[in-house]
Amino acid sequence: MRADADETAELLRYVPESGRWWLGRVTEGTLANATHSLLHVNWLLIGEGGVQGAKPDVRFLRVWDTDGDGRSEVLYYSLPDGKWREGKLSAGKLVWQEIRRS
Ligand SMILES: [Ca+2]
Repeated sequence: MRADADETAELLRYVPESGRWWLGRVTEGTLANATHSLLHVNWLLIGEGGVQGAKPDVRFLRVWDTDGDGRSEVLYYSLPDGKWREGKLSAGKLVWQEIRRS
């Protein structure tokens, strides 16, 4: 997952029960006296209510860089209405818009 512009690794987590989206940023750290470095994940809440109020079926979610700018988008195919929606991170929140076919 690469939703932001900086270089830390990121994880995307969607919790169907709550409809919440979390973006995890991975940082490396060490504990005192530790021989191994540790990876720590900071989870940020980036969206609530699934996709525009609907709880998406996770089988129809994909993460993809659709516009080639090096930052990932979340794609969702909504079976009930046959529409694709794209979620893009903007100011720390996932913003959804319908993808129109030409
Ligand atoms: Ca992109």
